[in-house]
Amino acid sequence: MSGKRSLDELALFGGDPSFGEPLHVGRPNIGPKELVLERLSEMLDRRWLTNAGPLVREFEGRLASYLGVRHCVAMCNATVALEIAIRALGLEGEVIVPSYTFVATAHALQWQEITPVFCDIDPLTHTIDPLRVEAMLTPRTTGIIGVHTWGRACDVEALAEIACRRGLRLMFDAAHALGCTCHGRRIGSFGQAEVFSFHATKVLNTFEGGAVATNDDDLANKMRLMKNFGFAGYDKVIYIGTNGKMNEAAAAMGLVGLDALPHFIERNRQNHDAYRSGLAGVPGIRLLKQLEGEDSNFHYVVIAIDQEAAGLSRDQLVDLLWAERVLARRYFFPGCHRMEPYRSYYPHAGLLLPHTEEVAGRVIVLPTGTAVSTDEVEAVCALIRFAVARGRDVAQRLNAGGSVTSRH
Ligand code: T4K
Repeated sequence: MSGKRSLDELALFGGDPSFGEPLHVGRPNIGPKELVLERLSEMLDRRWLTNAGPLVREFEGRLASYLGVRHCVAMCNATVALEIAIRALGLEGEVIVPSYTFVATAHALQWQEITPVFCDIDPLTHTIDPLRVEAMLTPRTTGIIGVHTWGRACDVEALAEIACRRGLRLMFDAAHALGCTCHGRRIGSFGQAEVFSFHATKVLNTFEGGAVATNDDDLANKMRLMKNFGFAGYDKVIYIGTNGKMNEAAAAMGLVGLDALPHFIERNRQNHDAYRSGLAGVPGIRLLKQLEGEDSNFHYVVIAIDQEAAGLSRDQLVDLLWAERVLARRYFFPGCHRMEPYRSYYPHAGLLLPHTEEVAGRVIVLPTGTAVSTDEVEAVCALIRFAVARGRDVAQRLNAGGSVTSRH
């Protein structure tokens, strides 16, 4: 692993890759396999596979007490959970969201013909900038969706103050934020509702899955109906609904994962520490810090590249890492406003999103999770240190067309 001494040893220029097997950003965290299989075996014996089965109800209860909220409504994924929460909250017209997020946040609105109005972020925290929110409000605005990007809480107080003063609803996309706190309180109880993802790539997974956390009894009840076609009894449909249910196998995985969550987070923390010390002092590389004094799940290792200081561009570093089989990601490049259909609808949106454009052009997310060892993290850091130490030479050779590999 690693130990490159010359440019020719870089896989990008024909050397052997540092890693035999690819290192992924989103390798799933999996609890003890025998416990998952035991739960699945019991489920098969019970012949109850979905539709509010015992495992889903147990998962919802465990999650609600973990988050300190009255209700958790488990769903088939976070995108559908966002769609249902948005509809149950009665959002319509225009809703303020950051463009710097996974495209699902915007799609969940547009899917129901609500206009996502893209708001800029704070370049240091990568979360929606409350000072910019106010400038985006119009008479058609009905709500704000903050995203706790990388598990770092938004400025929830400032957003709540704006929402209250302007009569708007406030919810959060907390897809990244299970196990993170804000003002010492677990993320999950801020705003009217918070949406978690349990996709395979998240700190806790249910293969695919999501949940809405809320303290609002009526809202929870409405979402329970909406995720089950609007059925309020065997033959009684009282709302428009969809099929947003979590199945029992997903909940089995989630329950085992919940028990193992402290272990997953501890492994992430160790990797995060290894990245922090391994990248300390590397010119042009800044590791995004977690919030001081708050709990984090450390699930995302995010670095921002300053091309001038590092000598090579973000994309050149990504190409170099991919050639070494380090499958680092450019989340959330290029920003939702530059993806379809938003890019066609609002071709000039970028003019109001200078920090989004800058951050989306600088960020790399590095591999972590229980499938990545601290030795591997140290090898990735050594590669990055070498790449930056020879940054201008790497860039020059790439600009002259010297690469032998391609990321795509
Ligand atoms: N809001 C936010 C802020 C989000 O970040 C997301 C999802 C959502 C909402 C919506 O949540 P869900 O509806 O998905 O519950 C991945 C995930 O698919 C997506 O869930 C996640 N955010 C996003 C940040 O990352 P891709 O397109 O990058 O996935 P993919 O297939 O490239 O996988 C990422 C890496 O993980 C690859 O290197 C392969 C590895 N991997 C992936 C899977 C699925 C594995 O090693 N094993 C696996 O099983 O979106």
